[in-house]
This record gives sequence, structure tokens and C-alpha cells, in this order.
Amino acid sequence: IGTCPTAIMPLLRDNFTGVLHHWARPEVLTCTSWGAPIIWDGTFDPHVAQKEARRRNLTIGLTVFAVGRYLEKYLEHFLVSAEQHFMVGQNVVYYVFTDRLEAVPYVALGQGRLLRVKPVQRERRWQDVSMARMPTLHEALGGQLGQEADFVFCLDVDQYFTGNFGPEVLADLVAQLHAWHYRWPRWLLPYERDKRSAAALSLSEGDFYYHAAVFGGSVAALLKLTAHCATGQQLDRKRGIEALWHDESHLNKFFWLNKPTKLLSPEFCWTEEISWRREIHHPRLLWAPKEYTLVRN
Ligand code: 2GW
Ligand code: MN
Repeated sequence: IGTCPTAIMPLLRDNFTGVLHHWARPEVLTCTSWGAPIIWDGTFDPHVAQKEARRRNLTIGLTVFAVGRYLEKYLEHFLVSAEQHFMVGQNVVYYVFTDRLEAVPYVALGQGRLLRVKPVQRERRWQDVSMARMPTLHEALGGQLGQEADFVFCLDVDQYFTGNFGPEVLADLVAQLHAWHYRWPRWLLPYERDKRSAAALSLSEGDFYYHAAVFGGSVAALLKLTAHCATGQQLDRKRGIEALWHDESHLNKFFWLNKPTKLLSPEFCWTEEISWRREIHHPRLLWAPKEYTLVRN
């Protein structure tokens, strides 16, 4: 973990984060080698972002899939906590993709916020449930979602918000540093290594390991991302192979080829399974506990 070279610091501002206060967090990496900010608690002013998003009257989409038993297990807490912490004061449209329309819980929504429920098929294998999100998101982004939202965040459902997750996270292409892997050397990262896979990265490739539980960006950027991942998954399937971490492997390949313009520190998607770390000041989203025996069969 290093610090940002002083010479490129002036580059690190965008309309949402304003000037990044790198000096506030000298112990962590606050920019990438290609000049994208990595936002950590204390490096940005949330009011700058809020004002900018209001000025532009933005609508932010939040997509989540709740298929099968994941619906009653996770969806309500996800949505209730999102109402408290996700883009408060902005226009928000939730897209809940599910195979069980009638089971979606009623959640009271704040002003300027609405929820749309979209039917999806239930895949037989859980790996397919996860990977099927890419083509489904692509289609939605090309339709109503893409028309009504300016920026979209695509999240796993097995997590809940615990702190402000506001417009400071917005940018053209946003990636999430994986809580388990952000301190690891690159050659150890769990990328797909089989060269036959569309998701393959060699030992000398890869910048960071990104978590597929959170990604976002503009509609145009996400159309490209979801097309890339859906196509890669399909190519692998035709060859009778499947990437190590499914859609996440393809996402990591995409972000290697198309550098994200903003990275979220692990504070934005943390897990309490990791013991205390001094650099984690303010977790904003926490992984919900998994009960594999209950849901993975
Ligand atoms: C998934 C695994 C085992 C059993 C069920 C499911 C399942 C997932 C399901 O029954 N219903 C469902 O709606 N899902 C959706 O897929 C849901 O939105 C969930 O958050 C998402 C990914 O599955 P999840 O959260 O169990 O996988 P993780 O937490 O191990 O996720 C990482 O790796 C995945 C690929 O293996 C994805 O890339 C995911 O984005 C990563 O966070
Ligand atoms: Mn998950």
C-alpha cells in the first residue's frame, strides 16, 4: 500500500468527489497508476457530490437479483437499509429481478424513489443464476432502465447498507476493491488462469481484484461491460468451460481491458469475517452472513 505520487494529484478530481484529500489517508493507496481515484473515508466531501447530483437532477438506478430462496433471506434488509443509506436525497429507481414477483416485500420508499420488479427465469445451477445477471442487465440497460437512469449500480443481494453510500461513488465506470484481496500480490489474485477462457489473465496481467458484488457507472459504460461479460460467458460455455469465479472472472477481465475511472475502497463492501483493520474506518455495506447449507442446494 503506497501513496499517490504528488505530481499526478491535481488530476484527481471529478465533479462528484471534488478535490480528493489524499493527505487525509496517507496510509492507503488513493489513486491508481492510470490516475483514477480510490475513494476512502475522509478523502472526499460528500456534500460536493450531493450538490452536483442535485444540480444535474440525476436518477440513479440500483439493480439487485433475488432469485429463489435468496428473496426472503436477503431482499428486505437490503432494501430497507438502502432506503436509509443509498443515495439519500437523490432520485432512485430500484430494479428487483426475481422469479417470485408476489413474494417481493413491501418497503416504504422515500420521496423521489421507486421500485420496479422484473421477472426473470430461475436457472437450475446457482452459478447460472449469478452469470445470467450479465445478459439480463444488458437487456435492461438497453431498455427502460437505461432510459430512466443516468448512472446505475449493480449489487449482490446478500449484503446490507450500514453507512452513507452517496453520489461520491458516481463515475463513468466504477469498480469495487475486494475486501479479501486488496492486500494481496497480483500473482496470487484469483483471476481465471486457464488460457482457453475468455476471462483469462496471465500472471503479469491484472491491476486489482475487483468484487462483482458492487459495480456501477454510466448507462453507456455498463452496456459495454455487460455485453463483454455476457459474450465471454457464452464463449466459455460453448467450449465446455466455466471461469473460476463465474461472472466475477469476466468482470475482472473487462476491468483489465477497460480501466475503471473510480475505485471504491473495501469500506464500501466490507465483511465482518475479516478481523479489525486500521484502514477500515467506516464500512458502508456489509456482507450478510451466508448459510450455505440453507441456500446452496
Ligand atoms: C448463489 C449461490 C448459491 C446459491 C444460490 C445463489 C443465488 C444467487 C440464489 O439462489 N439467488 C440469487 O438471486 N442469487 C443472486 O446472485 C443474488 O443476487 C446474489 O447476491 C448473486 C451472487 O450470488 P452470491 O451472492 O451467493 O455469490 P457470492 O457472494 O459468493 O458472490 C461473488 O461471486 C459470484 C460468482 O460466483 C458473483 O460474481 C458475485 O457477484 C460475487 O459477489
Ligand atoms: Mn454475494
